[in-house]
Amino acid sequence: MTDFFKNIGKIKYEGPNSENDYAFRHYNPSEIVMGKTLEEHLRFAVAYWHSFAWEGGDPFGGKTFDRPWFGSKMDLSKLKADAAFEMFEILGVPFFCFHDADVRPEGDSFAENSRNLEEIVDYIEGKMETSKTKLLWGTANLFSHRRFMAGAATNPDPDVFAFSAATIKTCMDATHKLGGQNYVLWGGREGYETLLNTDMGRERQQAGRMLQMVVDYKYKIGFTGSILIEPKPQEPMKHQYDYDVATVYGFLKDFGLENEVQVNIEQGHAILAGHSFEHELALARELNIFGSIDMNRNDYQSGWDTDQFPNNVPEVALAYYEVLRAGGFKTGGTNFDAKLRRQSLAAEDLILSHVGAMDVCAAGLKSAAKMLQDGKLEEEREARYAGWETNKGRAFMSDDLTAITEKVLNENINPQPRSGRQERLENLVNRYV
Ligand code: XUL
Ligand code: CO
Repeated sequence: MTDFFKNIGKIKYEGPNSENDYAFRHYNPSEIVMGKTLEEHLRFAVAYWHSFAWEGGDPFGGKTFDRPWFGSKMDLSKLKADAAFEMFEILGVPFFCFHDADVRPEGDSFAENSRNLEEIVDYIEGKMETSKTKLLWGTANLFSHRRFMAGAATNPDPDVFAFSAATIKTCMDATHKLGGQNYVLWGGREGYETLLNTDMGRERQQAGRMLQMVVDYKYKIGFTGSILIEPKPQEPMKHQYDYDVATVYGFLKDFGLENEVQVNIEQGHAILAGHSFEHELALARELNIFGSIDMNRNDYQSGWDTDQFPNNVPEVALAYYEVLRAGGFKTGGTNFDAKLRRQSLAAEDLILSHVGAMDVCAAGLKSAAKMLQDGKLEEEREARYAGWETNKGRAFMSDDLTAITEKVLNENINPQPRSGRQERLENLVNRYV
């Protein structure tokens, strides 16, 4: 036991009228909604990096947090794991996510990194034997160390490609060993700063080859989880190759991997790409590549990735509406890829940020379920496209231009515009949130 979270007990559901800061108002894990418990629907995960590895720095100043586990020694990494599992227990979260660099001390070589990772993974495996918290996903940090400054898979130096491939292998092994349900690839520095020094075609081939190797290795080791790419349009690079869901889909199609890889969609990344979160979720569903979500918002004025905990129920409800329309999560879940503000120094801030976020998501999911079950929105959508369900409408999809032209002439087809009823639908949504 560490004494970091001392005096903070397990968070329980007390209902919407509770005045207790340390209680859930909306997240009752065992409440049944559309045939599943809220715990099964939401599949919450804590992000190890923001909660336990991030030091509170920004471009103008360094560390603000003072955690007893900061430092690059193995015993400190173990202390960090102890604190992390204490927080998982306090929150009752079913999952966590990690990068290799979050959990192990940084070594001077690939061999040392691998040894460190193996040692801490054994330690975490031991903790998981008595914990209810499972691994949602693992991933490799191929963006923080300076060797990755010009990319990992897409680096101009083949040695960096090799170092990255070897690192991914160790992280896939670690994820597999810990029973992870997904393996995530966020292309941290897979992109470019300037086209003047970039061979985009070559870098794209390198990225495709790396992804193929990841998929091959998944089968080789018998990993039954999903491989997920996390799209992001920019930051840290000026341009990132995995810009958004549509771009990732084009890339997957190009390399024949569209049935092997899905997407982990982050709200803040969707906004950076000029989309809404629900747009990205709906598109992934339609393309059959929906996997998982990172539920963290950006500041709407700053224009960069501020990774804040969700706190807006209507926004979250529209996202979960699309998740429910996709049939809900399978291997995926709701990962809070969110960090505290750098003045939120106290242990209680780490707990209360998650309590609030879990409550907002639970309230959003319940509103979304109600919208879907009441069926009014879907009735409107169906009515809008009803013409396509008639024999006349269906035939247009197989006619050619000549046949259609004849019909337009012979049947005197003269379409009359109808209202899209947007305001009515927006009013309807506001009744649920
Ligand atoms: C960065 C980001 C990452 C990924 C995992 O913007 O979202 O934390 O989720 O590498
Ligand atoms: Co993320």
